[in-house]
Amino acid sequence: MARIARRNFLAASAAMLGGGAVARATASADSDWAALGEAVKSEMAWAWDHYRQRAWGKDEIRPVSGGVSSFPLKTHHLGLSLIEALDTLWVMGLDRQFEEGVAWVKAAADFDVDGEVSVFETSIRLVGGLLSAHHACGDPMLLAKARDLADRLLPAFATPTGFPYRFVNLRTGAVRDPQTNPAEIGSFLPEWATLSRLTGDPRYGDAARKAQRALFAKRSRLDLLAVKIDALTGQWLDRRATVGSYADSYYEYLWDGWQLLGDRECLRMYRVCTAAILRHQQVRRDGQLWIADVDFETGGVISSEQDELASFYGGLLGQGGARATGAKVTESWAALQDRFGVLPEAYDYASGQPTAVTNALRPELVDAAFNLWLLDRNPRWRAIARTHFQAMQRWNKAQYGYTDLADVTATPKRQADHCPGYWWSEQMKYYYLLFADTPRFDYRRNYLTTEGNILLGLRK
Ligand code: IFL
Repeated sequence: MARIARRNFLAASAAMLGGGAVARATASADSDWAALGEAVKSEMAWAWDHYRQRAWGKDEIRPVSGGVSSFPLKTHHLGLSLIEALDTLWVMGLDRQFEEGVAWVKAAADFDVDGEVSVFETSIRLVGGLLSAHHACGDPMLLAKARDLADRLLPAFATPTGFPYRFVNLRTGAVRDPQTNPAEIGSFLPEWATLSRLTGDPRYGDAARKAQRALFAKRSRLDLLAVKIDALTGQWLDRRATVGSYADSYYEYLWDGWQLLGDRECLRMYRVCTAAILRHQQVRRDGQLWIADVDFETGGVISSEQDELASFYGGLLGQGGARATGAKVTESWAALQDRFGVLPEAYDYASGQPTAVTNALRPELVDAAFNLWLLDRNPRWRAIARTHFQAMQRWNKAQYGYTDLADVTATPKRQADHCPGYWWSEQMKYYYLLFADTPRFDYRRNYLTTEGNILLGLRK
């Protein structure tokens, strides 16, 4: 990749918001990208300091009140944000912070807890976070922790279909809720195949591959998947095909199985599913392109509501080769970002109105912009990410960190009091990689999971 010339650092107009000082990089049309990268890094270091002082080893900080919340367990903390942050800290060169985080994991992370977790969330966030931290520094104890945790999730896969139960008790292995969905069935392979490669134990990759393939076999005659299915009977429980929540990362991990592992079966499944989605789910409205929810057997449009999570999809389409369509989908979401400042959680393209006015500090649009930029280096994708970053600085920054919004349509936008773990792993990393041109990342050969965890491409 051509190195980007570093121009003067124009940054740092300070403003007060919610009691915290906001370091804002001033960015003109052809931005000073390196300065923006530095601004992202300084926000990360600032947020880490608050997490360290107020929430060290806890799952999530409450950035307005300075309190904490736990996830994925209801009443016990596993260090979620800390683990999610690790490879982001590393790639930013925040080495002291990375090392103190790793030291905490080695000394205190303990998954032997009598409590029930989401198998999917625990895998993408915690197993993935530990594996990417291991990729960064090679510490065998990080791999051992990832393996210990995956071993505690494995009992969930013992079903007649191979689709995992949604919940498992970390200590007892007791399982619950077989009524599941494509995302929670098929979002394991990159992390679990990596675990198998590193440990020599094939059980992880095998379980992930089996679930992904068995779900593909359930597709309708239109090659579409619905959004709810029973892991015990293999019967569909719903008819709605979507690329939004409960399905999104299934499609992502079909592509990723090819990208990371060179798995041709994954590539074939990705192509079949994507051709069907593009054939039946594209809707053009007022110059925009949306991927509508349709009936998986008839292809008839069920709903004009779009889930914010679906805004990742343009990036995936681009990765899979449908670049113009992926760009158009991403531009449709970017136009919404321009209109609302921060994307609402759900939007109806028929009425032109949001249907959920919250925003859970989401990374999906930047994820798409990052993936499209990796393909063509078009500055337009950087500009979309810059708008996202600057809106986040303006609206989501609170006294002790970055928070969800309760209402993106209010003036001023109303803050909630919660910072999700993925904030540390996803958008902060995407912004930085997009803007900073860091030598710590291989911009040509890399792989990031659905949670933004880097399993390939960190450069020592
Ligand atoms: O956990 C995150 C991840 O990107 C995902 N789904 C939603 C989260 C972020 O919005 O797969």
